[in-house]
Amino acid sequence: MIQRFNPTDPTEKIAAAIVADGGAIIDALVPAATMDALEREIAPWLARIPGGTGESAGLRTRRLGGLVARSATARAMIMHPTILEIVRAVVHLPTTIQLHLTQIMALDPGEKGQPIHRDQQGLDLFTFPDGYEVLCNALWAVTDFTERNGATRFIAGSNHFANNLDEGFREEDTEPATMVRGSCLLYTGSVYHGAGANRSDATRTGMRILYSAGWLRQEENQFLSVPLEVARTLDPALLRLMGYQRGAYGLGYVDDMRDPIAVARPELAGAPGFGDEDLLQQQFAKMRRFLAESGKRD
Ligand SMILES: O=C(O)CCC(=O)C(=O)O
Ligand SMILES: [Fe+2]
Repeated sequence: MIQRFNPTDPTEKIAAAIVADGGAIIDALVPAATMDALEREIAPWLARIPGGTGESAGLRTRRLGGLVARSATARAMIMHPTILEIVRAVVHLPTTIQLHLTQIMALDPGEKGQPIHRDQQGLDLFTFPDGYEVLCNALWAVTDFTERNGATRFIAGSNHFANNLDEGFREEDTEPATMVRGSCLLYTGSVYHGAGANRSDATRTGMRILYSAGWLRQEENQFLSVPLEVARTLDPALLRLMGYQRGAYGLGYVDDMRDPIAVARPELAGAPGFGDEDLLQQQFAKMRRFLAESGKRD
């Protein structure tokens, strides 16, 4: 069973549940008024999307991205401190974490259930060792998520299933991640899940914010989705999360080994070259932890 938490519960406890089961719910993490604001901001963009993108992405699912550029409320939710703390604890020993994609998932009435899948299957089917998480989702309930309107179907503990498991899960193998609006389902790239079937007469709307280890290619290209004029106006912490930072010691530098944030905000740039002591120390600390952990396993 998927575990549920309150917004005031310690993030370590929530992260531990996610590591154990592949996901967990934080009930009512933001007030309904935040969701009202988000819905107002995305409505004109959503109205431009006629329907689903295709069979595999859902024929009656409207997917809207580019949320950093399009919604101030989405920006604030992407930076929610509770979520960021949990993601940093769940993703496997990253030097940095980054924004992997931002997507409104509007499931219109009559939508079929999405095939049950692992999000990390999108990484060219690379098989990660059990417990090596490179992705963590925050799926926000913009409307209520009910069993009838297509609440995400979830298999708690399936993050530990073998990589070669024959798929073909049915709805009965899953449980619905029901949520009141403002709640958030956090889940990793290794857990089996899928959007439910919408058997109601209203749209089920979720906002999926996916974070990843900083060394991975981002699914939604933030540099091309958010115009540079907009990027220049953003909170520097959000800008870094979008990829205006090195993803690990040397990943993503600009020309003469410059800090990528220099392109948007020259005054915030660190020294050029690989002399970024902070990142270097983080990477060494990660290596020490990794060696200590693998020592324990042998
Ligand atoms: O919207 C949902 O309930 C889940 C969507 C999902 O799993 C996906 O698009 O990968
Ligand atoms: Fe998914």
